[in-house]
Amino acid sequence: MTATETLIAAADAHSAHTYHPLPVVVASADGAWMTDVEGRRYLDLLAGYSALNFGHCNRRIIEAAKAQLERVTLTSRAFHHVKFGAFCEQLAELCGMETVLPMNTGSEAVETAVKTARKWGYRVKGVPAERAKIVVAGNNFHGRTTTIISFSTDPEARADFGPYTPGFEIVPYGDLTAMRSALTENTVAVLLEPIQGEAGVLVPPAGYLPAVRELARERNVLFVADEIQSGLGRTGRTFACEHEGVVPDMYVLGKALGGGVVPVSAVVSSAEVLGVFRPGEHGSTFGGNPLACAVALEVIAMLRTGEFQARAAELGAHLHRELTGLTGTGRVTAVRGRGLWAGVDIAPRYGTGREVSEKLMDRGVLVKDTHGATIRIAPPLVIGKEDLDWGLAQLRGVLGV
Ligand code: IF1
Repeated sequence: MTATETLIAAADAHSAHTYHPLPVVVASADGAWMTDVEGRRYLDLLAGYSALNFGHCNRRIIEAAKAQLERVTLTSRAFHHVKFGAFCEQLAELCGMETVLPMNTGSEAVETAVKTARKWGYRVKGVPAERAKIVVAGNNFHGRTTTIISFSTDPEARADFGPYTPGFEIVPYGDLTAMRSALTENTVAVLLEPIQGEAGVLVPPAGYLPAVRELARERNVLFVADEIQSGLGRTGRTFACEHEGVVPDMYVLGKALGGGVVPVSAVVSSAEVLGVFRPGEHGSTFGGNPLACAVALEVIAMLRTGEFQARAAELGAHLHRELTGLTGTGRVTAVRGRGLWAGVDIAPRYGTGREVSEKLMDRGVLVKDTHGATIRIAPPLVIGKEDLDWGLAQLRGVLGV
């Protein structure tokens, strides 16, 4: 057996099979490239579902992490630590908001957003106890906790995990009439991905986000933007909401905030909204720990220059021109997305998303399929144009164009 086969067999024998990974065993990575245990190199066009916006082993992030590892890595929130205030201040400033509640995973941040909206609803808006409603979109993906999958429309994500958490209303994504009808006096929040990632990189109709923003303002409802995957440079702006001039009441952040090194997530909002919490009402062992703050401060510093956003915008325009060109060949039926983020629907006669992913793997390119016919393209924002073009050439090769 090869090293790859041996290591995959061990993983298969001793782990729950919650994924169907491609048969590649990564041993090291740098920038936009990964190297497997056999020494083969792969161009990474998934970037950890946008957790690796700054590339694998980004030198600035690694140096910040190494420096902090030598000092103090965890204090719990029972005590202050030297990086915490700066992290909260600088993340709030990046978001144009006032207050930060740090967590670790994206799901934890979404759960925190749900708890925040409900508590704000009861303590500020005056919604009767236990009556708070949160409106979400069909085909959403916000994580995998039992409350979050309670408002999923994906049978795979929900099956056999009941009983489900009540208090959520599901409306079709992009449908303003449905959204208007769903808002009642007990609605405390609308929770939306500005671009739906898992659903296939779905960009909402122009004007939808601004209209939801206005509706939420009119009805005294919090507009909560889940920018865990769409945010932090991926679409060519700091936040995807910016493409339509929308500022939500609350950002939910994760993935790339941790620089691809440690899990860092956060809810960022106004002092009024996050002021609903009193000590002891929410928390996390690792939330806002020194190592997380040190890494996230480096991420914030890199985002503050705007260079990654500009790069994603410029190279993303090139990516979308090239991908859109494939729709004329009959191999690709649709291309969606913004910046360095695309969902590409493969014409069924040329294979499923999984089959195309496997053929791309054989050519040294790694992508992830989603929902059958779609492949997701989301390289680290540090990818070189030459490497991106090489990756696209491999896709054209697989599709025979
Ligand atoms: C998996 C994709 C799935 C997210 C948004 C919250 C979370 C995610 C918009 C939760 C996480 C990850 C989870 C991972 C694969 C990936 C994913 F959309 F990115 F492709 F699943 F749909 N909000 N997305 O995208 O963050 O708790 O994972 O840190 O679960 O398979 P998390």
